[in-house]
Amino acid sequence: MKIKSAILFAGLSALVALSPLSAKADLIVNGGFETGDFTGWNLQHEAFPFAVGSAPEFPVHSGEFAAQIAGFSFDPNVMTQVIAGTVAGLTYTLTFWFEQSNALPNGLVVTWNGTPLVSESNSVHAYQQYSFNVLANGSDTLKFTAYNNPSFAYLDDVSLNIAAVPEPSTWIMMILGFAGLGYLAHRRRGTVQFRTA
Ligand SMILES: [Ca+2]
Repeated sequence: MKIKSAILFAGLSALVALSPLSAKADLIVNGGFETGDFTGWNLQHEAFPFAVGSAPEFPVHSGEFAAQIAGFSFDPNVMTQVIAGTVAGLTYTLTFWFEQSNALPNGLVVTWNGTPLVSESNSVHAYQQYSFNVLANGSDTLKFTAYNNPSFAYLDDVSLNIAAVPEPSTWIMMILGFAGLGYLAHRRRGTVQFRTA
C-alpha cells in the first residue's frame, strides 16, 4: 500500500513536471480577430484597407469575426506578429485558415522568421486550413503578404501551439520522472525493511 502510494506520488510528480510543455496554450495574440480589430498585429497597408468584419455578412471561419487582409489591388498588404513566449529550439505547430475569393490575380506569401511556408498565386478557394511545424527561436516573426484584384482575401483562426510530438527535453523530463518513481519505490521498500528488522 505504501509502495503504491509512493508510485502514485512519483507518477503525479512526473505529470506535474510535464504539464508546462504538454499544455496547449495558443501563443498568437488575437489569432481569431475576436477583439473585432487588429489588436496584436502590425499592419503595412499598401492596397485596399485592412478590415475586420463580422458574420454572417463577412466570410468568417469561426467565431464572430475574421480579417480581410487584401483586396482590389495587385499591391500587397503585409501583416506581421512578433510572438513572444516561445521556447528556443522547440517545434511548434502553426495553423491558420485563409480564403481567396473568386478573383485573379491574387497571391499569398507566409513566412516564419523569414523562411517561406506558403507561396501561392492565382489560387481561388474558400477557407482552407494551412498547417506547418516551425522551429522557434524565442522571439519569432510570423508574416502574411497577400493581394487580390479585384476581390478580397480573408484570414481567421491563426494559432501556434507546441507540437504534439514530444521534444527531446520532454523525454528527458519523462525519464527523470520514472527515475524518481523507481527511487521512491526503492526508498519505501528500504524503510519498510528497516522497521521490520
Ligand atoms: Ca474568428
